[in-house]
Amino acid sequence: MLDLYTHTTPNGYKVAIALEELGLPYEAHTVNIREGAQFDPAIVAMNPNAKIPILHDRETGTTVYESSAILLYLADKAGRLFPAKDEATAYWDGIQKLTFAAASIGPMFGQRMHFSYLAPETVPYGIARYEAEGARLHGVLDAMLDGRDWLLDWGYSVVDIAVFGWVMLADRIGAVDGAAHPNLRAWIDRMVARPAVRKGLTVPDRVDPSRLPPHKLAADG
Ligand SMILES: N[C@@H](CCC(=O)N[C@@H](CS)C(=O)NCC(=O)O)C(=O)O
Repeated sequence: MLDLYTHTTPNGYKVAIALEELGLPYEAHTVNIREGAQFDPAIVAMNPNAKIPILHDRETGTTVYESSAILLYLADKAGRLFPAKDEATAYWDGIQKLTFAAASIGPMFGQRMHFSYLAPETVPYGIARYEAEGARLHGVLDAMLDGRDWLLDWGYSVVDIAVFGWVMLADRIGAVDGAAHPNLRAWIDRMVARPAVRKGLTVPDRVDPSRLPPHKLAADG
């Protein structure tokens, strides 16, 4: 049995989707980060960075934080959704793109959400910078998906799940331009067609973008 500590956020949904895809038994525990529950000493004892998601494996006693590390842990446990190390080309393609998801997609898309929706003040430079970087990254993903269904030639993997966590939120706020990035649009539709993806997006609850504050524009500053 696995324990998932999570909330209604892109990084949390990634892990719920992977658990659903792999059919591993788990219990989801809501950590309400909007009320500061991530600073509870019990959470900080599992993740010194005080953030969700966190996974605990009752079978092995292992606790893992950082969504990319958790996705690799789950793929390794199930022996699915990531290339084996002896498939060196595919394995390293997976590692580099999972790192790209963690280091480039997550931080930049996260800052875009912050400056364009959540910041208590309108900061035109921050809005313009992260909306431009987000759109540029949509183009990078579109190019990666040119001629292939999934981000790895190897096939559907936790890399798709890692990237989808943030892209699905970008899509829900209308940031994805399907005419400019048709490969990305088609990949989003392929992801959403998977029952496990749709199920994972309900754990712990479904995010409702209509409850976000209004979209701030750089010109508003
Ligand atoms: N790099 C981390 C990022 C984790 C993260 O930023 N989690 C957010 C929710 S998506 C969080 O817990 N935020 C609470 C806070 O910043 O206080 C990962 O991929 O797991």
